[in-house]
Amino acid sequence: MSEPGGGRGFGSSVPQRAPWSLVAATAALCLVSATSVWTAGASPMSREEKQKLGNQVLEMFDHAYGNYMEHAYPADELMPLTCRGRVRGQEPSRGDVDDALGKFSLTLIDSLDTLVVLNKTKEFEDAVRKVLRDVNLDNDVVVSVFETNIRVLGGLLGGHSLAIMLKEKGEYMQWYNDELLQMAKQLGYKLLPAFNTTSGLPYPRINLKFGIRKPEARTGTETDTCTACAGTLILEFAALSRFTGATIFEEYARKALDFLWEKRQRSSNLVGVTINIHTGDWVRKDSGVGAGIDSYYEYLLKAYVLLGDDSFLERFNTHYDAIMRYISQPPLLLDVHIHKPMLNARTWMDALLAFFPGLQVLKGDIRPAIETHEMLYQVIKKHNFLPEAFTTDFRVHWAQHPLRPEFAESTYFLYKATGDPYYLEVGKTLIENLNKYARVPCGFAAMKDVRTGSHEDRMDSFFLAEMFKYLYLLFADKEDVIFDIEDYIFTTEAHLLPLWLSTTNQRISKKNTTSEYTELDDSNFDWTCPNTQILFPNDPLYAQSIREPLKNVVDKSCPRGIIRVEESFRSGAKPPLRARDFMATNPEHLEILKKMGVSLIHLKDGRVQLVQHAIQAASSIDAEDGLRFMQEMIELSSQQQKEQQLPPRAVQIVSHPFFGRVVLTAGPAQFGLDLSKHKETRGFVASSKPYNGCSELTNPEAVMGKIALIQRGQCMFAEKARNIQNAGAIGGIVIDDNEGSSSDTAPLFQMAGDGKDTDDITIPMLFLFSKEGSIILDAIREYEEVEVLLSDKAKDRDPEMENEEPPSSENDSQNQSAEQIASGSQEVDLVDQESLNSHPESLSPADTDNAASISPSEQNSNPTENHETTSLDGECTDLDNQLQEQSETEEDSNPNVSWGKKVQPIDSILADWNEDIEAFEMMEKDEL
Ligand code: DMJ
Repeated sequence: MSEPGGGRGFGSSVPQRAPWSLVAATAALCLVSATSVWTAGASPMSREEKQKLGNQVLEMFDHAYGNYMEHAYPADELMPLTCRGRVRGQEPSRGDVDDALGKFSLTLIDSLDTLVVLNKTKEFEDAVRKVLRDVNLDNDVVVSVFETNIRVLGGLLGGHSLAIMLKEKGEYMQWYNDELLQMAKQLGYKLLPAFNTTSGLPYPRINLKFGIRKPEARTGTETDTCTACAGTLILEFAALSRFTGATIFEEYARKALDFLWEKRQRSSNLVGVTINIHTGDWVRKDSGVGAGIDSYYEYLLKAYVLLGDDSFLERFNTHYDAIMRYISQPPLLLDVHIHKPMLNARTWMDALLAFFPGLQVLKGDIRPAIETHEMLYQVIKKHNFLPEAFTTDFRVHWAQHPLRPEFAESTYFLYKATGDPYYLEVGKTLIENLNKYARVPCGFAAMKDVRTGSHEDRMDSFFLAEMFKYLYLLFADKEDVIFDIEDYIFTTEAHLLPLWLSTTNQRISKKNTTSEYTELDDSNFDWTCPNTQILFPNDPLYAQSIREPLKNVVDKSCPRGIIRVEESFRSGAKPPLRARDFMATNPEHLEILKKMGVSLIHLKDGRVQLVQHAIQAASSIDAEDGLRFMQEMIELSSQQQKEQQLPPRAVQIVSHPFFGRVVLTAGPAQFGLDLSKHKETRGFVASSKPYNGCSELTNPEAVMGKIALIQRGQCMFAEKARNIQNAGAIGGIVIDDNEGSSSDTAPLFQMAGDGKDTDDITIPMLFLFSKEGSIILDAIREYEEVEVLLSDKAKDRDPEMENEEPPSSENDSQNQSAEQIASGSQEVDLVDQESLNSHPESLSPADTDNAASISPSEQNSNPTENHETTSLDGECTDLDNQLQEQSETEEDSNPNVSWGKKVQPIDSILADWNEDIEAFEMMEKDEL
């Protein structure tokens, strides 16, 4: 059945033009066939250890999949903290993230081909039967076209691909008669109405039952979509066409890609993040390789591999050159503006870009892949997981981590390309961290905050579709997989499509359209695979020698500007003024400011405010320097604000059977014991009577020496705290009285005092939303004795913890003086975390609305002018010291015990985000 052509393996670079099907198969093989002759660098891993790790991956998959099937199926996803299924409409909406859920047993479909890769053929057969028996694709639910394509259509096609492979082998799936393919076709037809636009770009959402535009559909009024959303269809749609002979799918996907290509910014050859589906205008003109664009690039290269159409490779190469020219600033990948590609559009990177080193391996550009991967690994070592976004100086920008697989994907491909056992060690760390920090009794929970170790009640289907596949394959030898993985290509969701599709039903494919083909030079890998037989065996330390200079890039990080400063030094130019070096009393600095169009205003309260008027700059280069200076200054200023904020806290359930595995995000109090400064408080929990804690407790004997649970409402937080403290409680947890509230969907906040002196409150107080609180209440109902740890961040969960004798409840807090924090007069929601819950893969215009809430001191003093402004509370040298102090504190802390004393508060993250958006909007205005 499979017909991959000849020329397999890394040694088979194609010096002359080969038949295109052969080129496709060969190019795909860039991904695989690692040289196994590694002789130096990291010590090789024994076969036994690899097998042990492979078995560990299998066990972890069983834990995730088993709990989904037992407690969530037929729901779309498992909620691992509450151990039940996530059913759309029955849970509070999480916004765009929920558009992946179509009441079609998403996780089961997304897991199908993983079961075969992991050698669980029997389970696969059962799973396919369940899909055929239970899944309904005709639900009245509005879903994301992109997510439905990559997860459901891709899942069905991956399942079909491996079902026919197994059938042909003659043992399993003998009854199978293309039923999954029929479902895929049905789904394909359901998605087609989304393409009913003049541009051919699909609407972002569709109603599975009613399509688009009809009143019942409740969708079809959108005007914008993300580039990845419109440009990540070709693999699944072409596979569907080629499997079934119905060419319409491939045609539609090609048309969307053709339109995007036409709309690329012609001078930079970059594409923006969001495009108007009717006019083709770029709505967001920033450009990177992460959120919103990522898989558009991936699909251009992989479409060439699968379909053998040169035009896809030509487009990919054109974009790739632009990416390497503007976005790649090794080891960083930084968003730029499509019209001004020399200008960074952000000072942070998102986690989705972690797939890019893997794509660079497929492209054959190994060096930058090694560099970026190494940088990402160091960020992971610092925070245990890759935060959703992190700054150019490697601080956490968005603290969540929904168990994304991109880094594991790149690790796998780099191992295949280099054979360097270093990447096996990286994989081992990923496994350890998942088990240590994300594993909960009912599956694996996304990290809500990588700094506190708190969880979110969420296990996305891509965790099963991708993570376990890549981790298993990383440690697997050829004989550990029951089919030849090299005969398949991975979609963006890691679904497997057979390469033989390249020669099947190719009626509408455009072949060999590249006029320059005969002039191409193979040595630059533009048209061939990298020949690792030449690259690596000659220099077995190649990968290590690239990693070596980056060894401490994260720990010894400097803000991004430094790179540019050094660059300009090298070119002989005078370095621009760095925000951190600026002194308001230095006349030379004031002169530079003037040149950059930045004016300095001394405010009455002693602060200084900076305002930039781009048009007053001496030149456009000075104006750019000024903009960068202002961005840096805003970042410094926001850093200063962060120092004054209270970060979220963690409630960790440490008793049986949780053993510290469930960590709940808690809001701090502006009074009582400050957990960031003092030892954590550990104790058994007891409900107070009355439950609202608004009067003297009637059950002091029950809460004495324990952590009291109190319900929110009816009196001040401080009053509740005093009442439980008087009853002898060593701490308190206030549980929200709004049923169904959750930190997944509601903004976390700090509990304010009562406007009076709260020094008398000396016990720690934390706040939990209703859903998180219910997890503790349910645990009490089931296990009676429930012990928790209140702290600033989750403590390490060694297996030993499970055998540990719980220490007696302590109340060291009574003797410690409470920190005096300014208190408000009522319960106040201080933080808007909504934006943190937005899915960064689809930053919509709604996200930019957040810019409106930017603090007044950061707003333009004259909104009609095109300028940036920021204000400082003190000398810059102080800020500089603070920054240094912070990074020293973080470096000193032992990650196994403490994750750094200073954590970034949620509202400051939001402020950072707003600042970035504002800076970007400024650039936009400037552009206009
Ligand atoms: C997956 O659904 C796909 O890999 C997609 O292309 C991007 N993000 C998620 C996983 O993070």
